[in-house]
Amino acid sequence: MIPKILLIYTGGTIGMVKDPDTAALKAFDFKTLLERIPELKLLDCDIDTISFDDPIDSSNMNPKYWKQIATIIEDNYNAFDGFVVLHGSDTMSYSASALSFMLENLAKPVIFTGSQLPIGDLRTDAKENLITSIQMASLQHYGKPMIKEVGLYFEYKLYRGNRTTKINAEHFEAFESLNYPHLAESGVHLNVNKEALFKPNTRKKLIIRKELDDNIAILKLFPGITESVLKSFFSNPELKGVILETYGAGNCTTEAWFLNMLKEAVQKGIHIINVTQCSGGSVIMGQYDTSTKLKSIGIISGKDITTEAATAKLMYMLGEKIQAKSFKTIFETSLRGEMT
Ligand code: ASN
Repeated sequence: MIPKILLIYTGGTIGMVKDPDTAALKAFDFKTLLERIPELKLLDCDIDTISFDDPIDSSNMNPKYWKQIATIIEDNYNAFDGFVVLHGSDTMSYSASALSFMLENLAKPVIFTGSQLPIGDLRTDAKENLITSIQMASLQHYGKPMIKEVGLYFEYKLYRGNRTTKINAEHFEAFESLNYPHLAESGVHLNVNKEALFKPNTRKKLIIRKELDDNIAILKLFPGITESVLKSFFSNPELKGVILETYGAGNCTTEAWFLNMLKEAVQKGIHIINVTQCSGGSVIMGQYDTSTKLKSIGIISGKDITTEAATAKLMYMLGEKIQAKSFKTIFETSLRGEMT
């Protein structure tokens, strides 16, 4: 039996056209996009399509749309062997991370892809990205999907979605996964790195986790950050979690006002996650004197997680109402292969 793939169109450059009045790129309808890729009919799989009513630039992405994508996958899970999500590249790493947490016990491929140039452009990267994503989602082993996780395919490489970051707004090679090997590469052959693939417990049923709590913020440290600005930041009564982007291996200023403010926030019940500003490498609290205190005041280590995956994981865990006493232990545990 040939694999059945569902193509989910959310928007992004891949389907955009130039507005004749402003010359800015804006989302276009899905039918026109499909007409521009007659090659899809040549693929060795059955393709069905579904589109957001109003496709978006992914800068407008938010948890409501993530729920919409999760619901589409839930409603069609048994009828399809794999899913390809067409998505703008700007926030694709956040969405791929979010869906990885929302789809618990996923046993089929969900591949995010998009492009840097619209599909109608002569030099477009959209066709290769789309065609190979569908082929990746169609890969089978003894009649079962080979990839059983949320991936992101871009410019000849398949990555684990929750390990990626958009690193370039110009190059076709727009993504990288600096702390985890590529899942597959596309050359003359599709080479799958089987060792690196996520191995879920396939006896467990898919559970869709749709409750996400977005009362969180990302705080990037910089030399010169002031007490008064941070005071107003932490005084927000809605704030439940903070991704603290620190320097290097998880280091920060040791000024007393700063550490006291973090300590008070933790005591108020705000979960603070230490994530490095570096693109690669890991937080190791206690390696330097400038991170030892963070450990003792109950800051959670994000280890080598990306900011994108940490954001999604925090929203997911708050949405699941994980109890305060186990929050740190669970956050520091890899749930979907998002940390080492
Ligand atoms: N602004 C676009 C988006 O994220 C960028 C792209 O898709 N290349 O929707």
